[in-house]
Amino acid sequence: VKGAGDRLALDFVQFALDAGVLRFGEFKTKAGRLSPYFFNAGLFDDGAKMLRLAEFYAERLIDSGLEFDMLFGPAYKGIPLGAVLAAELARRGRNVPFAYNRKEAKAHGEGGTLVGAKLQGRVLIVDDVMSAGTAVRESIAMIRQAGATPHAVMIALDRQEMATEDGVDVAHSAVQYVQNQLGLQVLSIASLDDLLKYLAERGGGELDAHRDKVLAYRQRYGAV
Ligand code: OMP
Repeated sequence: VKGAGDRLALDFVQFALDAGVLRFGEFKTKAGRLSPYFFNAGLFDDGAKMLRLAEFYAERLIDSGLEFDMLFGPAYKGIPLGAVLAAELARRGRNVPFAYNRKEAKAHGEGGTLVGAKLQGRVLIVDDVMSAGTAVRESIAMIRQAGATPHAVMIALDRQEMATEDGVDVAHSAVQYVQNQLGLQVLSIASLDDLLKYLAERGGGELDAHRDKVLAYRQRYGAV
């Protein structure tokens, strides 16, 4: 696991803020928490941003030395992420199979919920954010169901929050749960610690107020 505040992570925080993907305000998370910040990957909304995003994912992935056989992008947000990462890896000389799912099974045509390459071998799940860990558990189940091995997870942002189990908050983060209980390695481009480090370094004016709120949120929901 990388330490907080490496150059790639801080550059990514800057990029996400510039793109309006990372914002401050009041947001309700999927786990029902009121968050002072939100990362909306849907706002990587043009070709240049997608290309830059793909470079960040590829850089972190290649630097990690992680071995894997194919990419899986879970619907919906993971689909373009997995696709651009697959394209970027191919551009860098590593062509790997890519698959994704649809949320509703198709009854006609090819049928089923899986699209793209057959799920097999060590699968790297590519997604946007991990908070309480619900989304990633669904992907893991899907990959197992297909007879492949959920091997690792790659996300843009690790919110480092308490995971929920059956709706109840637990002390460890979703990332810790996936790594320690499920045995999958998790790579993230940036984390909550990186965001806080960025805010502390830049400091001043509005950023200080945002930082106070994010710190209070971490106090309440942060994993230990
Ligand atoms: P968990 O399933 O609780 O880990 O939440 C992950 C999902 O929450 C992501 O895939 C998003 O759909 C959504 N999310 C964000 O996109 N950005 C955030 O900053 C926070 C969340 C969230 O709802 O927790």
